[in-house]
Amino acid sequence: MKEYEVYSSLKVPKNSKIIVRLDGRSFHKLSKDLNLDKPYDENFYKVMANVCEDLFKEFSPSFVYTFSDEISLLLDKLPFDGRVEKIDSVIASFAASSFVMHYDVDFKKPPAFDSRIIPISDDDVYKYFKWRQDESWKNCVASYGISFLKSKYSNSEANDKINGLKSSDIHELLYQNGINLNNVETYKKRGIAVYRKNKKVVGLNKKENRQQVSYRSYTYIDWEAPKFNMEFFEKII
Ligand SMILES: Nc1nc2c(ncn2[C@@H]2O[C@H](COP(=O)(O)OP(=O)(O)OP(=O)(O)O)[C@@H](O)[C@H]2O)c(=O)[nH]1
Ligand SMILES: [Mg+2]
Repeated sequence: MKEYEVYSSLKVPKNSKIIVRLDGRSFHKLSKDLNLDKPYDENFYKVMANVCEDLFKEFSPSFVYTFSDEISLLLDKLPFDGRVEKIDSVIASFAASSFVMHYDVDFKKPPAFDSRIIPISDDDVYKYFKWRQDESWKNCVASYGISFLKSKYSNSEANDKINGLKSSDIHELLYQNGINLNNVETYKKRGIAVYRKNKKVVGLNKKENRQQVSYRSYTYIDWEAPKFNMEFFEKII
């Protein structure tokens, strides 16, 4: 019967880095069920950051990035010998379990994430994450825009109005009404990144009776992520 498992031998190209991107399934509905704050729910973002940290510790990616209901992991070393079915299913289900473990609520339905694999060259890593961060910014403008319009108009009028506006128009409309997006928290504009950082540790070298400096790496959850560019990723990967 093994021969029916026709996808099990599908593998990621050898020696390729990959990005695994997870996206919450029907999180629009989940956000209603959980009555999440609009446009941003800080607790939801804390939970997503915790999920990223769990993924970081379990699968040793070199970088994890989240905004809204999506998470991207950059993996240098291929887990599960590069087997596509294993990577997608295990990482997505691990994330869903972690999400539930960090949430202290009764869910109406079991949350799930979809998962896709993107083989990527070193040169394109920063372009990928810049692309997702640009989406985070667009999402920020649109989310604040629709929340503002819904406070003034009916839901359908607000939806019609936002569809006719460019991102720069929404930004201007918000600004004219006292909402300056430049002043909102960084994570709402740029998302949250998880990566390794080094900390300086000063210890005593007892043998030589002198202070000794060493560096220890630790998992860092960056709520103040910079704008992604090549230099940032050269330091990380
Ligand atoms: N209220 C609230 N909703 C959020 C927040 N972050 C994400 N969401 C919701 O998550 C959705 C994510 O968008 P999508 O992934 O396109 O929508 P989806 O319903 O998950 O649909 P699929 O991914 O196709 O299954 C948004 O439309 C929001 O409804 C938040 O901070 N607050
Ligand atoms: Mg989704």
